[in-house]
Amino acid sequence: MSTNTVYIGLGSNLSNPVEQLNTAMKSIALMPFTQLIKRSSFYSSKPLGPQDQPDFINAVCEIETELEAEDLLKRLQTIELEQGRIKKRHWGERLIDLDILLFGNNLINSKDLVVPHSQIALRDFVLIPLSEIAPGLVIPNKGKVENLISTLTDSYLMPLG
Ligand code: ROI
Repeated sequence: MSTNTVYIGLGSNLSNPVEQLNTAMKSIALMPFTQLIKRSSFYSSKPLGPQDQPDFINAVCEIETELEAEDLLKRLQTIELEQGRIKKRHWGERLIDLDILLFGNNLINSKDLVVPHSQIALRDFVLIPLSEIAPGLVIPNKGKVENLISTLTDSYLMPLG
């Protein structure tokens, strides 16, 4: 069985987001055939999308897993459902959102899953926590995380103090 290093993005802007992220990290750590290796700081971030919603809390974590990508996706969706996946509107408020950002160096393009995440290169709330826990990381087909950060025009990310 092969092991992959996988990065997961976490985001929440409802019902005590810090607690939502902590709960999700605990559930991720309890997944079978999986170890939680690193977790980034929590960052507060201005919503991408409608501005009349609360700021998000975002973080990323690194795991090592023997799970297949599709299996991991299903398990992350189960964690979202268990916490109560609330999506009020398109690009709107979320109770908890768990995204597979990178799955080793794999390129995945299936109906349910695109990895690397399609928006990874554009999102400060993903790139900055990633560079915190994986400096120098190369994102397949997109380049080094720090180079991508340098192309962001503006960032409204604040580490939680
Ligand atoms: N905006 C921020 N800042 N953080 C997120 O995690 C996030 N997630 C989303 C949308 C609604 C696009 N905006 C976000 O799904």
